[in-house]
Amino acid sequence: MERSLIILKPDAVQRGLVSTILGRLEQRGLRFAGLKMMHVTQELARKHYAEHEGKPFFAGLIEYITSGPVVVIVVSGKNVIETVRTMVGATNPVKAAPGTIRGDFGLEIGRNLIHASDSPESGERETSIFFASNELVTMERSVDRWIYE
Ligand code: D4T
Repeated sequence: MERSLIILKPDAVQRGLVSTILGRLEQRGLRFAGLKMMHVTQELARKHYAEHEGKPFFAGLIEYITSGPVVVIVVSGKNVIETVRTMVGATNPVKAAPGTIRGDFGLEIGRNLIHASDSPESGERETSIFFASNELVTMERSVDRWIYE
């Protein structure tokens, strides 16, 4: 079982793409374990993007993610890290394949709409940064037998 932390960034919210992107995740069969709207504070942004501190694009990255409300989601299940990353597409939308979220809706790396954890370890770390344990749910879905072998 893995967990992926997904952020629908301020541009996705402002452009009215929340339901479209959530719909893609839901239709795929992914199981939500957490979902909320929030403002990312400077402190939270710096913690989340700590690995990029010192890089030339860091300041712009912090400004972007804190520029308006975001929607944060946790999905849990088998292979969700790779599944969601594949749906999201390449970091730079110019290189993202059509059919991916960035490839269908984005044009620039600094407005790439969505974040998704890149490893099971990141998924755990980022989930604990954005969600308190009492904000997460576990649920049985009877439909899972038709989604997972
Ligand atoms: P996030 O973390 O936003 O989901 O993006 P990725 O996982 O796909 O890509 P990343 O961590 O390598 O980069 C984080 C974030 O920084 C922006 N960025 C990145 C940028 O503006 N210029 C750059 O040259 C790079 C490498 C875009 C995503």
